[in-house]
Amino acid sequence: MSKEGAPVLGAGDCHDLRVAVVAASWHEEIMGGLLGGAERALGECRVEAPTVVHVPGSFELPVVAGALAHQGYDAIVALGVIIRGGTPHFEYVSSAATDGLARVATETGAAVGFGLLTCDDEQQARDRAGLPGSGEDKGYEAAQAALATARTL
Ligand code: DLZ
Repeated sequence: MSKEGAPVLGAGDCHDLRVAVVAASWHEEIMGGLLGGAERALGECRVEAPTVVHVPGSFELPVVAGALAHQGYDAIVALGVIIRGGTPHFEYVSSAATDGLARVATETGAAVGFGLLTCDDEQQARDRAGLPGSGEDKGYEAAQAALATARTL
């Protein structure tokens, strides 16, 4: 699935790459959509049985992504859903996760796919999660991006 405006960079056959998915656990149903999309994209590129690591929340994505990068994974797909609440917590968790994942990529040289939804409400997240009726599939896109990036490294 590709959305207008999103690049379609075929990564080709990636069965030789070591690929991991790190997934936060908040907002379980929406996360199921993101995970399904990521696994579909990996399967299309012949990545068999990727390592999947579940973490408590999105704040924990960077430390585990970093550990996986140090273990030699070529591509890491980070998935999470953060929905704005009534306090500034949203900003702190979103920026810690986003900055942390960017740092993992630049400091380790691993290809990190950014599949973190930061949304004002649950409907925005559902619309982007590759669920039935969703217009977008950010899990799929993040996995494609991670593989395409790994191919350039
Ligand atoms: C605490 C918290 C809150 C309020 N909201 C979310 C969220 O929407 N999505 C998410 O992935 N995680 C959330 N968390 C949990 C934090 O990411 C983290 O797991 C906890 O603060 C414990 O470190």
